[in-house]
Amino acid sequence: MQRTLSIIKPDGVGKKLIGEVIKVFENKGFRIAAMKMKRLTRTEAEGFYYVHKERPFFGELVDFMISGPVVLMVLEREDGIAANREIMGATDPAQAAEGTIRAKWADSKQNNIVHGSDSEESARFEVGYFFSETEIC
Ligand code: IDP
Ligand code: MG
Repeated sequence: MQRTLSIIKPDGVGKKLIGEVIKVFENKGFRIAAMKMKRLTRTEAEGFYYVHKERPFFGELVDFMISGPVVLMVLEREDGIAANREIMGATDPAQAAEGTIRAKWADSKQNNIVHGSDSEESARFEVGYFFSETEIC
């Protein structure tokens, strides 16, 4: 079993897609091991996306991520990190494969409904960034 961090971003919450997104993950064999909803602080969002701090879109990305509440989830499945990335689809919804979350619901490269860890190293960092071990069921 492999853990990965999933976030339903402010656009997904605003579009009332929480249930739809969770249903996709559950139908694809994921177990939700932890979940919470919160509005991120600027500091939290900046720390979470520190790998992108030099990218030109960093400021706008942080503004977007704190524009409303998010749903944070630890998902668990065999090969969970890659499976989640496949189910999400490419960053840019125009490039995302048909049937993926981003192809179905994302509006733009920035407003793309979900986040998913992209490697074992980032999954470890990202799960630990938002959840203590006692919060993971
Ligand atoms: P990912 O979410 O598919 O892993 P990353 O390249 O890690 O994509 O970028 C993190 C997030 O930053 C994206 O999900 C998206 O919200 C935003 N982003 C990435 N590239 C761009 C861009 O070129 N313009 C605006 N926002 C972007
Ligand atoms: Mg990424």
